[in-house]
Amino acid sequence: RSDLKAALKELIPQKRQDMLKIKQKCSDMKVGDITVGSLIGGMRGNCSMFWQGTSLDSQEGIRFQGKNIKECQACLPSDPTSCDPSDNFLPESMLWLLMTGNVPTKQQASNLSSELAYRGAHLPDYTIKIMRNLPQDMHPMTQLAIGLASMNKSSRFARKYEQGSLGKNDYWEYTLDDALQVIASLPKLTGLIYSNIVSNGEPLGQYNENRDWSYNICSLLGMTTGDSINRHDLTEQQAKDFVNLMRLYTGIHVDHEGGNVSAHTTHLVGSALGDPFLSYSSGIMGLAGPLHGLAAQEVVKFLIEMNSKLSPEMPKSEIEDYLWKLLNSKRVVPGYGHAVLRKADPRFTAMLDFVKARPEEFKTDRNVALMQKLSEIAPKVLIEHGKTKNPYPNVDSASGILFYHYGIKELLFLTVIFGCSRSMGPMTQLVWDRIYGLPIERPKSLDMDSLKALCHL
Ligand code: CMX
Repeated sequence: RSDLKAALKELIPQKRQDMLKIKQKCSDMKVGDITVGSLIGGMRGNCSMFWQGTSLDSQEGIRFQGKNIKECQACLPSDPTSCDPSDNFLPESMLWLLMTGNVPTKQQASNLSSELAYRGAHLPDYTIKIMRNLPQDMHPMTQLAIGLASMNKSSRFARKYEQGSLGKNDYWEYTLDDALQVIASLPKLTGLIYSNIVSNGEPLGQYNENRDWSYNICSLLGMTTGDSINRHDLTEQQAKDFVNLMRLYTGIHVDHEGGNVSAHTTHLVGSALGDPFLSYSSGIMGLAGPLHGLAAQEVVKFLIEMNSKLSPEMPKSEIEDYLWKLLNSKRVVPGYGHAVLRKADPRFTAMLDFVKARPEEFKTDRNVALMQKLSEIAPKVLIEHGKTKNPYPNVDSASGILFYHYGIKELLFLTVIFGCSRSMGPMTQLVWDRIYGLPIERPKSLDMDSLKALCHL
């Protein structure tokens, strides 16, 4: 077992005291004004949630416990078995940072990685049986939500709560156990879903208890050279790069503060004391929406379609014309814009840096080339079009096409990989919700008559 629980135990008294002080002294302090516009406009700009691990700055992008992506890349431990300095940090290191607010030592990151690998080695029999019986053409995110929800049967929190023997102060310990189990189980669930889709349920790779969480995802997708069938005949270097892409992608998609659909849903369901399996299963349903997690697949389709219509040299004028036709037909440019961000998404920049560090690998990939060209051309067109508040690329404009490059061509499946990563932020928050004893979420709503009266209509 890792020492994460022990590290949290040390932090909890002070954090609880801080929260109590805030509650006692500042509960009446105003945070902002709620307008009718926000009430009927997706609550944009309402500051009405507490979220501990990350915060999104409209200009700078995401910060994980105050650290931006570059800072995380500089300080978070990477795979201890590799001496390649270009390796991305382990998502497990990020999980430690999110949970505790502190950068883990190499040993702490490695222990947490081992704990997850151990916990993830065996899914319950009934879950495996359910997953194997799901139709091959069932939406991969539905499969994932079903798999996670089925594991509620083994929830330690739910069992203890039902027995009536659990004091409120101890909720968090059982929630933490379940939360780690959710995260640890995702590589195997992902592998089952992918093999269900592409190989009639035949396993594509092996789960290795001595390897890290991202490596196991890659292996179970059949994308490593050692432990899997290596579906696409990747070279050693390509397979290593793919694992690093997985670590990068899953390391920076862990959280995007609390108001996005998947995080907020997990928090909302958890606030009714749903266990982590049910809470995150609900979050996964939210992530499946086309304006949220599914956007990456829209971008891949868009790039492929656009490429089929452009001349081989991809002249700027043709790209501009294509975009204008799209906008004039009242469609959006996928992969551009954001509800909060007002600059290029630093997660996009991190994915682009991955490409730039491997010029040989990507030099003949027209989709990746178009993705890069678009990032220079589309913002100008969108600014001239004048509608979107953020004309710059978001992370989805790069992520899907990179997985596609290495051979993950089943587009609906891409969001499952997103779902692996996104577990870490909302699961962290659920643990802290229980540490602080936060109540059930229950905002007040207004009906049409009240709204009209308010607006003097
Ligand atoms: N292309 C064309 N028009 C766009 C646009 C885009 N990429 N992004 C926004 N707009 C338009 C909106 O449709 C809206 O038009 P109307 O006033 O006619 O309805 C107007 O610009 C203002 O929208 P906004 O306030 O800038 O954006 P929202 O907060 O409403 O929506 C988002 C944000 C992401 C849903 C939107 O930008 C979009 O649909 N982008 C394309 C899909 C996409 O890339 N999604 C990935 C999101 C990434 C994430 O969630 O992390």
